[in-house]
Amino acid sequence: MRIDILTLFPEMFQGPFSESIIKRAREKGAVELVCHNIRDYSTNKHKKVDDYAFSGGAGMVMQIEPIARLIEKLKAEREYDEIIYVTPDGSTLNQGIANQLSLKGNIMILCGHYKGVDQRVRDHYITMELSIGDYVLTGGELAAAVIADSVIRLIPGVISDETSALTDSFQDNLLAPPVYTRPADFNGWKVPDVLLSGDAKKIEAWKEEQAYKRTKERRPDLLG
Ligand code: 6GU
Repeated sequence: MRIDILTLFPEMFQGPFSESIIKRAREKGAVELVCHNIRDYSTNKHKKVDDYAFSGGAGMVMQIEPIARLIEKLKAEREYDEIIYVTPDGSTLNQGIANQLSLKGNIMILCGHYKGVDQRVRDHYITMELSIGDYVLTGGELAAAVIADSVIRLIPGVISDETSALTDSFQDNLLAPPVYTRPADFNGWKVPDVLLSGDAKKIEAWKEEQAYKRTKERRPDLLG
């Protein structure tokens, strides 16, 4: 899979994409992540990428020309399955959307800043608009990093234990059950006996019961 990120702040992606599972996924070639600086596609002599809104009011709007030039260049190089704009007024990301995106070949993610991008970019290039929740960030970069992370870990082979992604919270609209590791007794705080029993059927039943209990208590909305 290839993910192209279109941003005014490519440096913001250096950290999140250079550690741990995402770093290994890139090294293995499971995902190719390429960040593009929209400013490099400004033809203005001051490398200007934004201007005042025609409607007036506070805040700048990202102009269509540099974004269009970059998108057209990328589209001429390969086919894209999805061109995503990250914006607080998009659909809220969830595990189902991440699952669907993990099956795609090439996707672009456009990060907005200031008051966002000229509506014509959204009307003519964007195929999907995503938010990561009902709160406002300073820009789309952190949201794009969250989306990319949620997608990349689902690409086959990225998480070594194949079953691991399948037992995540949300995978069956259930939260994950509690987990424990050694020591079995920490100053009298004990791991539930059933987990030490070696009875695989009993353990599975306990996990299911705990997942259901946790979901009912914390996220009854998931149970429908
Ligand atoms: Cl995608 N962008 C911004 N600026 N804020 C957000 C968001 C996106 N999702 C939630 N808040």
